[in-house]
This record gives sequence, C-alpha cells and structure tokens, in this order.
Amino acid sequence: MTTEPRRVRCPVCADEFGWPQDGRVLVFNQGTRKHDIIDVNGLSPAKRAGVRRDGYIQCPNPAGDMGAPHYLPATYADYPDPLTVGLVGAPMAGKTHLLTAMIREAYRGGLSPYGVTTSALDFRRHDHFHEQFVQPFERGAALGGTDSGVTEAADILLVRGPAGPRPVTFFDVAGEDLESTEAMNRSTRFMLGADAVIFVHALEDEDPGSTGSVNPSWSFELAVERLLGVPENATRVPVAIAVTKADRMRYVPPVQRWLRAPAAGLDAARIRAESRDVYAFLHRRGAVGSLRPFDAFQRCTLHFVSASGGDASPADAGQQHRFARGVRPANVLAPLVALLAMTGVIGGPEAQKVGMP
Ligand SMILES: Nc1nc2c(ncn2[C@@H]2O[C@H](COP(=O)(O)OP(=O)(O)OP(=O)(O)O)[C@@H](O)[C@H]2O)c(=O)[nH]1
Ligand SMILES: [Mg+2]
Ligand SMILES: [Zn+2]
Repeated sequence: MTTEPRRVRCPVCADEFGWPQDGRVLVFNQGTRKHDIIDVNGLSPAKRAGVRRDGYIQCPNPAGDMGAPHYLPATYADYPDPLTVGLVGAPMAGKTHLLTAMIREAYRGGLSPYGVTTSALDFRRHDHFHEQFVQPFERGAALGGTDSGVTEAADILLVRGPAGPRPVTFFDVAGEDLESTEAMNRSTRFMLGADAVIFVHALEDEDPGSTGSVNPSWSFELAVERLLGVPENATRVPVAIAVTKADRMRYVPPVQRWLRAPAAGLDAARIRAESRDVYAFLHRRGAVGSLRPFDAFQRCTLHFVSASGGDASPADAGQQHRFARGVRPANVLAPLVALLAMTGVIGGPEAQKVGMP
C-alpha cells in the first residue's frame, strides 16, 4: 500500500519535500556522534513508536543551498499545520532571554489557563536548549549573545491546544544576521516559511549608544520587507511586538499594570487594551520604526514584557554579568498566547478577535 507522501515545508531551509515513508529513521548515537539508520518496519508498535520519538529525518534540502545537513524530528509530519515562529530584533535587544523565559514558562504549565499544554517534539534539541539556556537563566546567569551564522531552530515543541496538537518551531538567530542585507543569508532563511513573528524592541533602544545597533528598528524594517516579499503574508502572518526590559520602567504606568497582569484565560479585549497602551507608549517616544510591523500586518498585538525582571550586573570586576537577585520573568507568555490565538492553536470566537483591527 502506498499513499502520496505528505508535502512538508522544512522550517530550516524553507524547501518543500515529500515526507519519506520508507520506515527508515535516523537515531543519534552518542558514542559515535553520528546517526544510525534504523528500519522501524519490522518493529513492534511500541518499539517503533519509541524509535520514532527519538528519531530524525534528514531534510533533503532540494535546493541544495544550506551547506550543512539538517534534521527534523521523525514525528514532525505526524501532526497537521506545523508552525514556525521567529524572533526579530536588534543585537542585544533581549531576544534570547525572552525566548528562554517564554519556553520555560510554557513548559512549566503557564499555558494551561488557555487549555494548552507543551511538550518537546525534538528531544535532543529541547535538552540542549534546556541545558544551554533555561538552566543557566534559572541560576541567574546572563546569557551570551547569539553567534552569527545560526541556521537551526532553537527548539521544536509540540503544543496541544483545544484545536489539536501542532508542532511549533522557534528560531532565535543573531541580531547581527537579522540586520544583514545579504539576500541569501542562511540565518534568516526561516523567514521565508515563518507563520508568526515576535518583534522584540528593548526599552532603552531609543538611545543609539546603548545597543550594538545604529538604528534599533533596522532589523524590523528588513524583516517586514522580507516577509512581505510574499504579499499574502500581510494577512497570513500574525505578529506581536514585545517591548522587553520593561522592568526598567516597572513603576511607571501603564507599564506597571501590564507587567503585573495575571494570566486569566484568553481575553481579546484585554489584549487590545494592552496593545493600545504599548502603541501609545512607543509612539510618544518616537519609536516609529518599531511600530512598522503594526502598519504592515493585518493582525498585530503589542505587549510589555520582562524576561529577567531586572538588569544584570557584573558579580565582580571582569566577571560575567549575573542577575544577582534571580530572575523574575513578567508577562513573557503574552506575545506567545496572542500568536497562538491568531494562528488558531487556541481556537474559538474569542481567539478570532485577537489582533483584529
Ligand atoms: N533589564 C533587563 N535586561 C535584559 C532583559 N532581557 C535581556 N536583558 C539583557 O539584555 C542583553 C541582551 O540580551 P539577549 O537576550 O542576549 O539579546 P539578543 O537580542 O538575543 O542579542 P543577540 O543574540 O546578540 O542578537 C543581556 O545583557 C541581558 O542581560 C530583561 O528582560 N530586562
Ligand atoms: Mg540572542
Ligand atoms: Zn531543510
């Protein structure tokens, strides 16, 4: 019995290919640091499920333009409608800290008020993410800047919402690469297949000296242009603007109000009120470039967030920066919740109102 292989778009290279159905799965061998090929056809259903859960498929990258081989979880195509979510923002804007805080909270059950649970789909990748980012973050370490040239996903989760399970792939590349105008930059390839984008604006970004970027919204500008290279994206791709490091103004209304906002289930009117406050805030500060995604995309929400809850400081002279009093993320799930509503992971009439003009 043969069925048409399902067409899948690889989140990494954005090529489409027929998902292999020959029953052969790659399993990473810790000893040899290589993949073993395992044919699951002869295995019992329980063993087959086990191998597939830990296994991979190598993307054939039909365009042959990625340079390095890349792998997707063998179960990636078991679920409909995979989602690719990318973070965009200047170098040092706070993308990596925000994604870390967000995935950490989602993993700790932070999406349960929305009827959503989260688990790993790519176990090796998730372990790596946990070790490299979540654990140091929990210990109060300030995470390092992302290296230029990252093309792989940061994490691939299985998000089970009221409308069914969906694989969600997150990309967190270097701000430096997001500011590169090189058309074939491999690090920004994910943008060709992105289904939702989180634009990250850091609170001090108006001061050009405070980040590595001359124009803090340059990465926004480039990403908007790249995404709108596919005209349908203006209506197809929902976006969220996250104003991060909002802890720096945590006593200032209206920042204060939203940072303290408790998660109480999906409330489109509340998201709209927050979006209005953030819009007005950015507008008053003259951050016009950072509002570009709002004008360019039909569905856009805006949020005040803080990944760490405070500034990092050097523990001793010459030492790595630390969050000495620990991390206290605030409102970090808000942009993700809005995107899950706008992409139908959280379905229903309330979700349909989120981000609508
Ligand atoms: N006060 C405060 N500082 C933050 C927060 N999030 C990140 N930072 C600081 O901002 C700096 C940059 O954060 P990253 O998350 O590495 O920024 P990035 O956008 O990933 O940077 P690149 O990887 O270089 O593109 C770090 O020194 C953090 O300590 C926050 O929520 N509040
Ligand atoms: Mg980073
Ligand atoms: Zn690929």
